[in-house]
Amino acid sequence: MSQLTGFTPWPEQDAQRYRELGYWAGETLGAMLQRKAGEHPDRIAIVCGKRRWSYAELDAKADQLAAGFARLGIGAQDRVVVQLPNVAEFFSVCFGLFRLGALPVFALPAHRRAEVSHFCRFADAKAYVIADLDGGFDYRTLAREVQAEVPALRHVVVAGEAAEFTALADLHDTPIELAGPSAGEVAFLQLSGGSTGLPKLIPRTHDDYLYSVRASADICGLDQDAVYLCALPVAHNFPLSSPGTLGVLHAGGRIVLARRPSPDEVFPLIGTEGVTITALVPPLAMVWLESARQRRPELKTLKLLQVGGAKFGAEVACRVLPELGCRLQQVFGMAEGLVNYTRPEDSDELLHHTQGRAISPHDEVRVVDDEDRDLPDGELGHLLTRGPYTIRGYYLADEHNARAFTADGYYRTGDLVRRLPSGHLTVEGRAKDQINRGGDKVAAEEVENHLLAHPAVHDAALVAMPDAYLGERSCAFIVTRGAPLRPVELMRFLRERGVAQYKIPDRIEFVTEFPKTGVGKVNKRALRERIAELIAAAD
Ligand code: OOB
Repeated sequence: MSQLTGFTPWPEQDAQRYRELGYWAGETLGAMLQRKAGEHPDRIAIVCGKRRWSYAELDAKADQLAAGFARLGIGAQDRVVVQLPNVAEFFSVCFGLFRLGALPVFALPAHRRAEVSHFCRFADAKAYVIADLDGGFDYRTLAREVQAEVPALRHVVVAGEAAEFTALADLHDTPIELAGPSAGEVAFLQLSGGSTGLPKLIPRTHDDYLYSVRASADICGLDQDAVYLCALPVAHNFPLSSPGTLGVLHAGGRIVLARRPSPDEVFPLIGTEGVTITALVPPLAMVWLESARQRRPELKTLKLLQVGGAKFGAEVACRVLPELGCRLQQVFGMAEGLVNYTRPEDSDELLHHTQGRAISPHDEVRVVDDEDRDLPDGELGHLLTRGPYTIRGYYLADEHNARAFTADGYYRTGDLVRRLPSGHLTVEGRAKDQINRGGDKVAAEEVENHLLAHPAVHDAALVAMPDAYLGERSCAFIVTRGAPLRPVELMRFLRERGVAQYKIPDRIEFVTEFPKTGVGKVNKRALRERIAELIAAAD
C-alpha cells in the first residue's frame, strides 16, 4: 500500500486496534458497491428524474468510467475535482474514480472561480468534472475561467452538453483490469468548513469512511426497504455518509435524488417514490414544517427526518413529530470525522435538547477548558475528539495541523459543547472564527482576505449576526481608507472575484475603527454584540 503524500496516518497501534475490532473491514468503496451489485443486481439503486439505475447498472457504469478516466491518463492517487449537482452521474463518476484509486475532491455546486481554482491548484487536479447547466448557471463558463487560472488542469469532463470539453457520456469505455486501491488508502478529499484564509482538504480513507457509514446505517436502522431522499448537496458529508446515500447503498436500499430541496419539488417525490428517510439543515426543516400544514398526506411514508449541520433549537425540534408525522433525529457531525446522533430510544428531552452522542464506543470525546484541561460533565467547554473515523491531519497542511490537532492527535473541533453523563452533547457555540449560515460554513478570514483586496478597504472583520431563518448571517465591518464606498460596490467586487454567493456578506457596516481586545486584537465579540443590538433596535 502506498499512501498519499500529505496524508497523516493514524498511529499503527490505533490502526491495528480498529482493524481488530472489525471497524476497518478492509473493503474499498468500489468493492462494497460490487458486492451489493452481486447480491441484488436488479434492485433499483438510484432514482434521478425519469432515470432509474439498478445496482448492476451503476456498477457497470463505474467500471466503464474507470476505464474512460484511465484513458484520459488519470491514475491511482490523481486528484479530480468533482462539482456536480444532485444527479445520478455523481455516483458513476465517484465509484469510477474509486475503482481507479483516483481521488475525487468534492466541491459544492455553490462554489465559484475563487474556490474551484484553489481546489484545482492546491490539489494539483488532473481533471474537473461538472454538469453543463444547473439552476440557470453554466458550469462550462466557470470551467473556462478555472482553466485560464490553472493551466495545469488538463481535462474538463461534462455531464451533458460538453461544448469544447470531454463529454462524460463518451468516457464509458470497455472495462479494463485495474489493480485498484487498498482499503487503508485515501479514497477522496472532503472540504473543511474552515476558519482560516483558504479552505482545507480532508483526506478520508476507504476503511475509516466505510466504518462510519456502516455504523451510521445501523444506528438509523437502514435496510433494503430504505428509500432515502437526497435533497441536500449530494457531495456534502451529511447526505453522503451520515448514513446518507452511501449508507443506503450499503444497506441495499434506494436513493432518490432531488435537484432542489423545496417542498414543491420534493413533497410529490416523497409521495410517488415512497421515501422513508431524509436529511435537512434547520432552515429547510422550518420551511417543510410550514408547508406541511396543508400537505401532510404527501409525507405519509416518511419515517425519519434527520436534521443537522447547524443547531436545531428545541422549540422547533419538538414540532417535527406532531406536525410532519415522522420521527426526528438530530445529527451533529463534521467532515473531519466525528458524527453524533440522537438514538431511537432517546427520551424527548434528549431528542429535543441535545445534538446526540458519538457513533462509536471508540470515539474519544473530550470537553476541555482554554488550557486543554478536562471539564466535568455539564460544563461548557471546547470539544476535542479522536477515533476510528476522525482524521489526524488535513491534506498538505503541516503548519495548520499543529494548531488544529493536539500533540496526541485530538482534533480541535472549534465547537463549544456540554456533555451529559449519557455522552449526549449540546452544541452551545463556537470558538472557531466561522459563521454557520444555516449549515453553510463561512470562514471569516477567507472572506476578510477578499475584502482586503479592495483598494478602498483598510481593514475588514466578518462576524455572525442572529437571523430567525438561517440561525446566523454574516456582517462585514469595514474601515475604509477614507474614500466613500457603498455596500453594493463591495458585494459586486466579491462576486467579480469569483466568491461563492453564500460567502458574500449579508450586511456591511462602515466604522472608523474596530474595538480591540486587551492584547490589541480585533474584538469580534464586541462587533457581534453591536450588530445584534442594531438588529434588535430595528425590530
Ligand atoms: C456537517 O459538517 P461540516 O463539516 O459542514 O460542518 C461541521 C460543523 C461542526 O463543527 C459544527 O460547528 C457545525 O458544523 N454543526 C452543528 C451541527 N452539525 C454540524 N452545530 C450545531 N448543531 C448541529 N447539529 O455539518 C455535518 C457532517 C456530517 C453530518 C452532519 C453535519
